[in-house]
Amino acid sequence: MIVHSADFVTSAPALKSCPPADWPEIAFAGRSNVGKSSLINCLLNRKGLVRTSSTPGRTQLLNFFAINQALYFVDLPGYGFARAPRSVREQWQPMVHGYLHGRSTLKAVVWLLDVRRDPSSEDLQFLDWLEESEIPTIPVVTKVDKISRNQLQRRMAKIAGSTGLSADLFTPFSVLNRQGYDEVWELISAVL
Ligand SMILES: Nc1nc2c(ncn2[C@@H]2O[C@H](COP(=O)(O)OP(=O)(O)OP(=O)(O)O)[C@@H](O)[C@H]2O)c(=O)[nH]1
Ligand SMILES: [Mg+2]
Repeated sequence: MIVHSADFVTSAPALKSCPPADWPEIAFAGRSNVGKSSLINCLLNRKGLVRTSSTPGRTQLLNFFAINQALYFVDLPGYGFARAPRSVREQWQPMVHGYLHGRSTLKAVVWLLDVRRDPSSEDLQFLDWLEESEIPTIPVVTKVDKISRNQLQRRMAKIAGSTGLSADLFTPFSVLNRQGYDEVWELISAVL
């Protein structure tokens, strides 16, 4: 896809405050700090469109970006951030669950896992929600530049194994060298 325009639209605290469901939509989900915002910036070739941070848990709302005035990307707030205030953690579940189950134009969720971590119980719980809501899932393994090529195959197999999904569904990705860029765009284009 050629990205002619990519603009921040709004931050919504709940399904009912999302923009009108006029365009197909792709959401990006995963634990805090897994690289959701970085992946979106990379796919859109925009360095600072989505704020990234070394402090996990900064993104706490459903953040909408309009692509080519025809498609939304939604940066979902990350899960698994134990240090977030209790009020934030309590809002997360109804906000994200309500969105996943109620957003009619949601075409797929790009689900991110960090190559260096085994999937957590929260990752697996989130995958359950995706399967239950029957939303096509595009699993992406992030930060693969952080490990050696030798380790990569082993980590990919281990991660896929603990999710119960087939290993060939997972795309390794790095924002540093843009490994996986074409593959992820192809998977997104296929569901659109
Ligand atoms: N080396 C490397 N670092 C990455 C990669 N992707 C993201 N990072 C770094 O990981 C940190 C977190 O990235 P973000 O994109 O802010 O993560 P996030 O999932 O949006 O985090 P929250 O918004 O807090 O949920 C930042 O310091 C990024 O620079 C990658 O492919 N390689
Ligand atoms: Mg973020």
